[in-house]
Amino acid sequence: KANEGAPVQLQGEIFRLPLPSSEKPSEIFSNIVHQAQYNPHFLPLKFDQEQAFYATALSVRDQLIKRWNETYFHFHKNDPKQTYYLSMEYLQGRALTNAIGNLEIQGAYADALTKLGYEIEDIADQEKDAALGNGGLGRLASCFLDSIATLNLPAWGYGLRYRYGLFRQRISKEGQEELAEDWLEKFSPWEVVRHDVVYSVRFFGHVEISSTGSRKWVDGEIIQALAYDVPIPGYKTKNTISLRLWDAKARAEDFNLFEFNAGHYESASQLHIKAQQICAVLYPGDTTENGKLLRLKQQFFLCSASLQDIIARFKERRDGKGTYQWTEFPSKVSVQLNDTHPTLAIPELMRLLMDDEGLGWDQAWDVTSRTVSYTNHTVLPEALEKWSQAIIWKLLPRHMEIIEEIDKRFKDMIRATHCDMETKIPVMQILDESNPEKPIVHMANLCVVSSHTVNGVAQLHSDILKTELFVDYASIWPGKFQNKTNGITPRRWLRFCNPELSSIITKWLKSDAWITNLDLLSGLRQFADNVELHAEWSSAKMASKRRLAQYIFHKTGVSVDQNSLFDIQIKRIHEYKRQLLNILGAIYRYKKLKEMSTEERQKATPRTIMFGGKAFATYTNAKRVVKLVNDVGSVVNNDSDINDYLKIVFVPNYNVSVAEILIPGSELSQHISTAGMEASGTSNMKFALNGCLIIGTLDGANVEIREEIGEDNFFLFGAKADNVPRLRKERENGLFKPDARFEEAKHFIRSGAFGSYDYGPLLDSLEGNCGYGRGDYFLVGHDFPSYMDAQDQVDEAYKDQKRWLKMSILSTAGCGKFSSDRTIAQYAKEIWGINPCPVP
Ligand code: T68
Repeated sequence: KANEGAPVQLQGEIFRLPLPSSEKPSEIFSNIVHQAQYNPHFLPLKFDQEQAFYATALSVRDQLIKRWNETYFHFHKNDPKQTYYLSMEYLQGRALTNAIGNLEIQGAYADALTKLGYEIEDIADQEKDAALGNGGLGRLASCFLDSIATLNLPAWGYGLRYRYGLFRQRISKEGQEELAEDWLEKFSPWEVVRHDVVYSVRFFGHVEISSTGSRKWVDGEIIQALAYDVPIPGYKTKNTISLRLWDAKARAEDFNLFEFNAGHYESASQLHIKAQQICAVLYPGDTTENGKLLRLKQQFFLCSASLQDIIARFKERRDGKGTYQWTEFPSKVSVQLNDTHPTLAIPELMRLLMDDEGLGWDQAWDVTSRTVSYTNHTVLPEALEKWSQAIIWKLLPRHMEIIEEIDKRFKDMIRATHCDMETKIPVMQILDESNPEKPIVHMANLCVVSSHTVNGVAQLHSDILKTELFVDYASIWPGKFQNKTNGITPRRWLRFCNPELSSIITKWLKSDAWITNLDLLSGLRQFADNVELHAEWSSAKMASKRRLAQYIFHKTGVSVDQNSLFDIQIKRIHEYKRQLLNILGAIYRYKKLKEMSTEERQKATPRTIMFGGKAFATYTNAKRVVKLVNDVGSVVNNDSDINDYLKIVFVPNYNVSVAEILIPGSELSQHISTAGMEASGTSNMKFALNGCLIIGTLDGANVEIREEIGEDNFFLFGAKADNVPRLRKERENGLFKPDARFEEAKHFIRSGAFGSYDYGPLLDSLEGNCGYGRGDYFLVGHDFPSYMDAQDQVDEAYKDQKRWLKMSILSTAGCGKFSSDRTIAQYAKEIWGINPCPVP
């Protein structure tokens, strides 16, 4: 029956209760009104935009919960092998447009809201971003959930419900300021608390050995993990999966009423305070010992709660108690570690199997290592997690014992079966005692040793893993290493954020099947020279540029020329991503424009260069870059001589919903990391998909994007990854001769052209033997001349709009490979071994 509700089990019988239809505007209208009247969060007589958003969201949520229950019930009944994606980060962004888009009820909701006096876009704009992640890694996890649901795969996400997600960035005269962002301030309409899903998670304590020699972790402090489920709908399918986020709570019995009544308020609620800290913030600063301990607590909290939940579900689906075989576990469960942040899942699964379930080491190891797989997202040495053994002994004594044993058995195996590798043990071992003062655990090594599969996130990156970072492991286990080139969801990143371009694509391809089969975009190639398509394509781009220009004016007060080339670099601010290269190029452009005669200037291609991104609060050089971009912008944007030719804008507080405005309006985007350092990048895919051309290095997924869209449609520059070590050596040996343009740009900053702030330390990092590593570690100076040449080619190409439009169409046409549907289908088949389980 079309209007059947979700199944409910009452006294052993399944009931289906009718639910209001989601398609009829009249019913949606009354449902929204109903939500506004009965939800306790607002006064009844008020129905402003904000309240309209919450009421609308709650009405959509009912539809999601219905589907979520159906999906859970269906998986439960069919008992397929299920994957659990463990990630410390999810960058979900807003959910309303995405949910009604995936459910294909935009029209009905728009109509209902019109009747209530609102535009659906304004209502969607009320939503705060869920920013439980830092950047690419967290956003990838969110794109993956969208694809998992869309492909009807039995898989779930697990994460933490941080109270304060990624900070809000404010730009002041001082540069970047960080402010706490309370996304749960009012409440989140998308989560459902599950008071029946609670697990105990232990910290500290000690290991007790029984008379039979079995070991048990006891005492310490116990915090409760409480589940909050966020339903994730697939596109054009009933399947709706769950993102289960854990919150930390102390028990009522841990509140010492006696102490409280004696006036000792803090000691009375100590454990409650500690519990609150666990999920208080995303990535707490970890320069202090306290900060490190808290981050480790967070990681373990996610791992322990998730694994207890996974095991409980495994048992429940084996038809009650006692009938399950642990050897079956890896054929029913797969656990994917999103980088090393959830590595503790490995010793925790070992502990649960041995100490709670009574398995021996060999059996527990067999189960664990056939269950867990690991994705690496970086080769930067400082980003590879190393934990002090002392802190793990303190917080997780039983886990440290297990890690020691894994390490010992690994080394025994090498000595017994690969004696030629003996000399490699110091770099391969998990425990590193080379500094006896501070022995450490290499989390990536623990992951590689314990996982059945290790993957990189773009071909070049996966090759580097196999031939450099993990080369010795690859010689023992060549079959363990795979590549899974990242992808992005075409729903959020084209269909919903760029409806104008989407309709044009659908019209020319005569079908919207590309939304779930992105390879079909290649059908646009045959129209790449078609003048009618050019006209439509260009008018869609203009509309998006107009919207972006309005946004920029609203947020920064800078008015930009809508006919100028919109050039964008948005990503976390990091030296390896080289925003500094971009701004130095912009400074050089400004200086040259200043020096030109009016006639000469009139031949220049007008540009608006936009930057966006957040710098980690304690990353000084990254914050200096933010300050420099803003200072340069203030000078350039107020210089009436060149205002018609150049604007430089720093878009504050870059996040997912800001990206959804910037990307459709982009014409050129910069992906200019030092080759070999950006594992993949994913915004490069989003830009190219929206018909934006790329200026970039041969790094990460740029390599594959260029292959797919054709090298004529990509502005390439810079050193290749293979040459980077040699170039660094040459620099060290004083063999590097800087380009005159590079020197001129730096000199211009030093001359004080952009104010009195001391940019000395930042510029020094580009020279001599100072800064990160040894002198210009990121090769900004080496790549500057080829970067400027590539920028000249961009200016020339833009003057020929016909050529530009053709390149733009071919960019979109070549993006089929970069759908996260393709990535997830590969994970499902080649790593997880799971199959679709569509709800009928
Ligand atoms: C990114 N990594 C890669 N890390 O830099 C990017 N790190 O190339 C890639 O496309 C993306 O992952 C997806 O694979 C990150 O975003 C983090 O955010 C991070 C967070 C905490 C600790 C370390």
